[in-house]
Amino acid sequence: MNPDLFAKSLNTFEAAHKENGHIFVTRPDLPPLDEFTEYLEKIWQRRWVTNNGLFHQQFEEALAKYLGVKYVSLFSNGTLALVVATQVLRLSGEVITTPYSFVATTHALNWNGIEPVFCDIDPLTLNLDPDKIEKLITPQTSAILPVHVYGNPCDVEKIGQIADTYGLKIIYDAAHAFGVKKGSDSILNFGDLSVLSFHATKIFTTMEGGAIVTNDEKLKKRIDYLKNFGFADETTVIAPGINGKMNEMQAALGLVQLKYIDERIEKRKMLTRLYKNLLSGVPGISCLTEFDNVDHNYAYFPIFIDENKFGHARDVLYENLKQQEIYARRYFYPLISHFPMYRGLPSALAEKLPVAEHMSKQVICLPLYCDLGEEQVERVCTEIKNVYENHAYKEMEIV
Ligand code: T4K
Repeated sequence: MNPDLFAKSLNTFEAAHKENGHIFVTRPDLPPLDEFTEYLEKIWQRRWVTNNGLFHQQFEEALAKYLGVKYVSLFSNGTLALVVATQVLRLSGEVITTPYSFVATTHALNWNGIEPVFCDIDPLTLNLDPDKIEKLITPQTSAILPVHVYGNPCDVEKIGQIADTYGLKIIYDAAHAFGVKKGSDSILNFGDLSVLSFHATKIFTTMEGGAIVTNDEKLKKRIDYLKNFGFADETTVIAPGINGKMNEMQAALGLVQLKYIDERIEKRKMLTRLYKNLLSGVPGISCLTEFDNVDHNYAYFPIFIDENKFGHARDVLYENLKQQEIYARRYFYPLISHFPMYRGLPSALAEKLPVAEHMSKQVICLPLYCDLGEEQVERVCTEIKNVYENHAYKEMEIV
């Protein structure tokens, strides 16, 4: 792009965002820049910018310690980590998964030539309903791929029992579940592998990035080969691997970010409480259940709109917020099972996924990130109340 044009569009972008008071669903939580530049200077001095550099090694170790897990393998993003996790366990045939997720969950199977088998979700947790898994198992089933949606833990005990009974592997898509604990144990310690995302929109970000977590040393070794083209040493290639490596800048950012994550989760918790208080009297709005034995990470703040009680459909609220420059998002609508590459599958039929269909039409994720001010949360809630109370708007719709 022409540099003048680029500068102009950048200014326009920044001005629009500042002056008009736009509120996005999320913003990356970044550390003070000078702390990051100290690390950058070291990268410049060392001239070692990728391929298992010093910061990469330090970040893997620090992350495993922080998360309370044995082994972490860093990746350039969460999607590649999911693709490699599927490869490393040699999955094939069919894998049972959820339609209520970001499309990357199912795409990872597709890239491995595996047929996703969609299973309905639990209305309370929005995660795979373990009571509906068994009837979907066939001789072709090799694994279960559940997602800890919004960081809410899956029923790991029941899913584990089913996998043990039928000899299936489990990969947890833990893209939303950074730092979540069930009891005193990290939620990442369940299943064969867990996959994290450090995308800009996640509570812990390295701009792009991801990781596979495992307690199995041999698996960790094979994952590391696979993410580096399959190289076991300078001249030995043990598998058709891929390039999924995290670079030194991402790893350096990760090291700095670790210092701030606890206070950020606290801030998110406070904002979540504020939202819940402010919205508690509004008919037709319900929030995600929090569980006593879980350390939640407050990654998202989804609300669910009961049209009959709220008086307007979810999309009326969504559009109205947008008009007020509040860019909430409908995670996860449409369901993955609605996308053209999946909708022809027998398991994608809407009547087989009634809970997922219902919830995806009700959900709207409200803005939540660390720099969000309390006054902005109040503004979002005021707008929601305005939509509820706005009868003129209602009449307009009927006409
Ligand atoms: N599994 C699950 C369950 C996932 O949710 C995801 C990713 C993955 C796997 C795959 O992991 P990665 O390969 O991404 O590591 C976003 C993210 O791109 C995606 O990472 C995320 N899930 C998904 C839930 O959300 P979009 O299309 O909604 O992103 P976008 O660009 O519209 O951003 C949302 C808002 O965030 C913007 O309106 C403004 C704000 N934003 C975004 C970016 C990129 C910023 O303020 N700054 C930024 O740099 O998908």
